[in-house]
Amino acid sequence: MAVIAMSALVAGCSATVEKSEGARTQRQPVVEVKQGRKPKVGTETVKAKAPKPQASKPTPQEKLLASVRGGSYLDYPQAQAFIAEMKGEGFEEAYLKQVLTEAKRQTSILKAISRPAERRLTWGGYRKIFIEPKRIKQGVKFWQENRDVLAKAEQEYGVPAEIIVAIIGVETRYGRITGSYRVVDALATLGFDYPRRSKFFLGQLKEYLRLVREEQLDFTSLKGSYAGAMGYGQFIPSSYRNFAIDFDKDGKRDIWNNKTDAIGSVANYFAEHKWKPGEPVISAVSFNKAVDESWYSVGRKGLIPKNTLAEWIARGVEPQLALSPQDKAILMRLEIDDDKQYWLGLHNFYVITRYNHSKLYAMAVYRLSQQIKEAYLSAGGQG
Ligand SMILES: [Ca+2]
Repeated sequence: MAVIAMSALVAGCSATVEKSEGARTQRQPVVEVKQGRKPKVGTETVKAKAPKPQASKPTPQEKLLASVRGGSYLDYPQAQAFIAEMKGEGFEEAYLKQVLTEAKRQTSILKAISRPAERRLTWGGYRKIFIEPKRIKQGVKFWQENRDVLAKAEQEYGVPAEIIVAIIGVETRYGRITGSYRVVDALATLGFDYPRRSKFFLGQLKEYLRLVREEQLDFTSLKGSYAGAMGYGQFIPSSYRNFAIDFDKDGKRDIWNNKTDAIGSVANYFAEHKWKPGEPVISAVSFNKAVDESWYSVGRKGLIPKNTLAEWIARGVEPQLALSPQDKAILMRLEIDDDKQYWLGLHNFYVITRYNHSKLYAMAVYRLSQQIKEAYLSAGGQG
């Protein structure tokens, strides 16, 4: 996915893997960037100071790299439990040993994932990466070339074509950047050599072996992001197993090479995460009372809509859209340069964050989807 390009652009991308727990999510080399929470002093924005490197203290990256045991993953203490569990599912011991011997440590992944967030993008910085003329143009072309499949996916799953197109655009620029790490290397490296997320990534390595067995593939053959996300939509193995579909009914579900399956699988992912057809995603807001700082959505837990519109309205928040008083929403403040935007994020906004647990990600996908749709329609496409 945009992962590799992204990691160069976004210093804090490791946060994604740290924090995401979602279905396909973990891949997340797609940039998860924390929102800037900069203290304001007068009109001056005070930049958070990065901790000064101290000669005596190793950085988190140095610590992590120093903790690497080295040698074959087969010799790691966790290997025996791994083999025992998978043998219980009918995998041959010789095959499992081959996997753990063949899996190669990728130090570049460990470096990337432990890089301290030195820089955090605001919405203003983030949107420039994803919402730009080239990606919009590529999105329109992808829509035109896959018009019938997107229409069928929208009809069957209730997920708008422009959302599917935007997701595949943000993830991989329509299949152009799907990741260059062998999935077995990425998942073993993070599973065995990255203690903080070991359980999660060893779990994904197990899912990966189940996946290649089910799909009758060679475990060395698949490539993906540094977190093991694969194909047009960047599904991690558990998401692949749970949500990928054979949309062209040729007997294989293939989101690596088959655009039809990829489109259907993204639609299915959203449907399974309860996308509500025809409902709005966000609403701009104004305020008729002072806003309490604690009302703004913060972090992963803050993505879950808990307050109803009736409650927001009682607090003085006035949505631009006419919404049902029972609808639930989160309140967001996004920074663009010195300006700020205020939004309510509704249920379908939350559903987009199930793909990647980030407000900025969901906002980028949604705004990109609207711009692609506008360009597609003005180019004569049928919505
Ligand atoms: Ca297929």
